[in-house]
Amino acid sequence: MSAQKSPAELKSIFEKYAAKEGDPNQLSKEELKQLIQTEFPSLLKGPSSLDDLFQELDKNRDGEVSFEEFQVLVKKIAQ
Ligand SMILES: [Ca+2]
Ligand SMILES: [Ca+2]
Repeated sequence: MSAQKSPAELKSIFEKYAAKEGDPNQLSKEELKQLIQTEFPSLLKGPSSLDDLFQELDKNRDGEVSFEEFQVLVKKIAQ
């Protein structure tokens, strides 16, 4: 499994990637892709594709993932 990360580390990872384009407090699909591919590549080895993961995380369907929505991913990582 991927290395364990503390909540503070996860927040700083989120902020680092969310700030790349558009709203600095939201992850676009491209930003999410970069975050997962770089930090958590093991998440893409299972049956779920990046598209599936993005759909799952973007609960309010606004096309971006907020830090609150990102918590679902944090729980997956912790499993
Ligand atoms: Ca962004
Ligand atoms: Ca959203």
